[in-house]
Amino acid sequence: MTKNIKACIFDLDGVLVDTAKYHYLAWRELANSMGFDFTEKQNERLKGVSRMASLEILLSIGKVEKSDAEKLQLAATKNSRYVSLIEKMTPDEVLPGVISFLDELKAKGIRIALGSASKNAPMILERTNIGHYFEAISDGNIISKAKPDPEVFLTAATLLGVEPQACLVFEDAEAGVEAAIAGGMSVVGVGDKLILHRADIIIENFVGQSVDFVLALLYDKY
Ligand code: B16
Ligand code: MG
Repeated sequence: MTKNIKACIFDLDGVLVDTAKYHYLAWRELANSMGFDFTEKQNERLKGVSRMASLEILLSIGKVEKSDAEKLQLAATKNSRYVSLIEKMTPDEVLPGVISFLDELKAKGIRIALGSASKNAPMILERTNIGHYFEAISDGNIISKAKPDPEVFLTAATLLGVEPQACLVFEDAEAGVEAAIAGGMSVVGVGDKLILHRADIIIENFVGQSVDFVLALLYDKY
């Protein structure tokens, strides 16, 4: 760890935008179509997890067995429903406080990258008009190991040319916090204190947060 953070790597779903609700809707419809229900609490287990790994969890919750070919079909069905929802996203759906935080990072010369498990990240960035903030994009289209493996964040650091110890990850999912720790990075948990207790520091959201305040909290820990 260092007291000189040079780059911030942001998770997408649940940190910059609230697409978790669209994932939930699409997975719940899929579960219902197979004859079982899927609760919001169970949905927590899917956050930050890849599409196929999410499907495996869903099938285990419903105690349903499917062949590999059927699984591919189910994942495709869920994704097309999800895409039909995110296609309609607008810049208004960027979570409160995020834009001013990104602007402040830019002004301070701190590098910005995306570290998301989602294969749909490019479309979400485009629809919400925040793509221009990101110097590097590490997402589900270029990585092969899902969080909690650190690949997604290490790839972002490599693309930026910044050493992992000088990177600060922002994550809303337990698997993502573990991935950042495994990558030797500092991590800010965004959201629930109980779920994200392994993060270095935790913020509820970006409302009223300043970069200086977050870095001061972090540096205080070392
Ligand atoms: P897709 P993140 C993750 O995004 C979501 O949290 C997770 O629920 C989803 O299954 C995963 O992306 C894959 O998404 O099906 O769009 O490729 O939180 O890492 O930005
Ligand atoms: Mg997330």
